Order: sequence, then structure tokens, then C-alpha cells
Amino acid sequence: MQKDSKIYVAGHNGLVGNAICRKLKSDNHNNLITRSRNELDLCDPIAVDSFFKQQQPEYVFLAAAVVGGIHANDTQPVKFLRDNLLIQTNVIEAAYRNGVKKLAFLGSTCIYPRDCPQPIKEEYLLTGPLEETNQWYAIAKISGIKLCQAYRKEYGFNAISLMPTNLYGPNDNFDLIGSHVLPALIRKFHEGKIENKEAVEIWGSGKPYREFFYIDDMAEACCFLMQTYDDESIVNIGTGQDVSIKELAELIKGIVGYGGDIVFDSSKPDGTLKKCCDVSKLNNLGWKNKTTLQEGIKSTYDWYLNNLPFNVTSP
Ligand code: GFB
Repeated sequence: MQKDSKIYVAGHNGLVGNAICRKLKSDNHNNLITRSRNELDLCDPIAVDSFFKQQQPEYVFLAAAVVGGIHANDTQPVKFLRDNLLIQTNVIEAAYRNGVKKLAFLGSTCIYPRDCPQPIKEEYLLTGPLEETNQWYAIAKISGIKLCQAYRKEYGFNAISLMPTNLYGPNDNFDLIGSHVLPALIRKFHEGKIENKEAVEIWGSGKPYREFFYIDDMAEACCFLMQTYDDESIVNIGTGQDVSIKELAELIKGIVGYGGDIVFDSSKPDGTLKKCCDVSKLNNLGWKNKTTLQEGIKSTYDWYLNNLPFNVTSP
């Protein structure tokens, strides 16, 4: 990727795509192309192909996807499966047909079996049943990986697949129903503090463990791998460290400065109980995580405070 290479970031308004654009701009890549959902419907194969024909991008970050937290995944199976299959199929096919030099497909560590040995190595893919609450999204992302591998095998197309763990940071979705746990808890504790609430409610038992990865680190890792990695095998992207949801809640409560109690709503699902990835492959390739969870939550909370009121939408 040269400074003047034409780079298309699909999904530039989302958490990941937005951070990749910021990183590319700060590295003086001055030939970025983006399209909003209204300008280009990625579920439409003809529109996508004609966009690639006209624009002729050289590199593609495929960060466009229907994403959401445990509730959104569990209650909108068609959207999470169908739309993600369409988006990724259309973009990968058009990128190949129109001479893109390299494409980076972004997935998720929910592709791994629910009861995976920990930490999760890349080779554990397809070794057991998936977690039920996000199987639709996981199947779409596994298909995306296989599509990249198939285009590489049959046509020699340079497509790589990167699997980030649970992402968070500025520009996240803070919707209370559709979002992931970290932004939801920032908002819940903030509103609890402002409204002097006696208690804040946390979904599930608080016992599941999750690994959280700051979005600016994610953007840096993606750009690093776009420059250096050319293989069909997937790469985990994360910190290799996890915390329980209860510990996360206590950490956010402290950073936000909320003085009330935490209560657990056991009617809500826990999802997978442990999901921490082995990042030795990424580390051996030459990239290591930089931001601590404490630092990342502080800067996300600052962003939240500076961007109120904002639009919060369920997927
Ligand atoms: O972040 P989250 O929605 O998704 O939930 P997953 C993580 C854990 O936090 C679950 C608990 O055990 C939730 O029950 N939790 C506690 C909460 N309070 C809340 C809350 O207020 N909101 C939310 N959302 N959760 C997603 C997948 O799984 O992870 C996606 O569904 C994707 O497909 C993503 O892979 C990275 O970590 O369970």
C-alpha cells in the first residue's frame, strides 16, 4: 500500500471502518474512497460491481457488516445471516472482478466453537458447535473466511481474514438494547450517576469472561497486516487478556464515578462463558496491543461525554 494507493474502506461510518479511515489519514494515505449506506447498498450486487468498475480501488478493507450485541444477534437472525452474507459476497466478488490488489476481510472471534479450549488458537475454527446466541453472525463470518480462501485458491486473489475480539471505543453504538456490553455499561452508569439511581442493572450473571480490544489498536493492527500479511489462514486480533463482566462493570462504575449498586438480571442471556484469544500469531508477526482496558474505557467515556446527545439506533 503506497501513500497514494486508492483504498476503499467499506463501512466507514461503523466503529471499525471509522477508526481505519482515521489511521490511514494520519499515516498520510490521501486517496481514500468511502460510500455511505444511502450512496451504495452493499446488499445489491449490481450496484457494488458498478461502483468498483467506476472507482477501481487497489486495496479494500471490508469492515461493513450488520453488527450488534448479544440481544441484537439473538433476535434478528435473518438480518445477521442474510445481510452479512450478501455484503461480503458482493464486495469480495466485485473486488476480485475489478482487479483489486488486496482485500482484508474483518470477522469476529465468535466464529470459534462455544466450548473452545482457552486461549483460542486460530486452528480451533470448525472443531465444535457454535454459541447459540450468535450462531447466525458466526456462520456468515465463517462463510466470509471460506470465500476469501476460495478466491485465493481458485483465482489467486490476495484476500486475508482478520478476527478481532470484542471491540470498543469512540464512535461505538451506545444503544441500550442493540449495543455490546461495554458501551451499554458506560451509558447505564453515566445515566445512573446523573439520575441518582440506587442501582444499575447488568444483564446475565456477570460471570462470563470477555476480551476487550480498543478500536484505535484494531485499526493499527489492520493496517499493519494489510502491509505485511499475505496468507489464507486467519489471524486473531486482541490482547490475550480477559475480564469477567462483573469486573468490567466495577471498572466502568469507578471510571464513571457512579456511587450506587450493581444488580444482575438473570433473565437475560450470558452467551458464551469464556472467549479469550491466543494472539501469539499476531505478536510473532510483529504487532502488540498498546492500550490498557482502563485507558480505553476512559477515552471512550470522554468521547461519550463530548458527543451527547447522539443518535443511538438498534441495528
Ligand atoms: O457484548 P455482548 O452483547 O456480546 O455481551 P457477546 C457480553 C456479555 O455482557 C453477555 C453481558 O454475557 C451479556 O449478557 N451484559 C451485561 C450485557 N450487561 C449488558 C448490557 O447492558 N448490554 C449487553 N449487550 N450485554 C457478541 C456477539 O457477543 O460479541 C457478536 O453476539 C459479536 O456476534 C460480538 O461476536 C463481538 O460478547 O456475548
